Amino acid sequence: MKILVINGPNINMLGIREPGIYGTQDYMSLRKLLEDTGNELGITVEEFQSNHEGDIVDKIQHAYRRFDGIVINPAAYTHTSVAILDALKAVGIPTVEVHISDVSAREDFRQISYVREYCVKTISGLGTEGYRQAIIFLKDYIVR
Ligand code: CA2
Repeated sequence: MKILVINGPNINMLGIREPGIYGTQDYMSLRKLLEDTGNELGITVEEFQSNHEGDIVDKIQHAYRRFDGIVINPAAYTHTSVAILDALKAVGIPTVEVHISDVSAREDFRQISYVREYCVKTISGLGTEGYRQAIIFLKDYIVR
């Protein structure tokens, strides 16, 4: 089983500022958590981060017939990108949406998520642990 984890803009800056919102874990420890989770569950977990919407669309398209599941934190593109939603619909791969912070308790402009209508689950506000939960959920969802 192969799961692709996609992180959107500024996720590579985690741990540098706003620890009250995003926690103290940096991007490298997130990558380590993903690797450890893959090893623990005996599955392949690949991580991709980009600050560019088109690169994220390209990566989703490239995942077609190569990955069994996607975990995506589109970051700011969550609230703006129909292109990422359309790419997920186009490839038809089961996807879980993850947010590090509790977006439901934040600004009005963060209340819209374009990808949510496609995703089989949304996990928000659990910090980087949310990615681990998403991978565990997807593994079970895919084999069912
Ligand atoms: O809570 C999340 O995971 C978000 O997807 C993170 C995005 C934000 O735009 C979404 O509304 C919610 C931001 C990514 C990280 O941004 C940073 C900001 C300051 C310092 C470090 C990272």
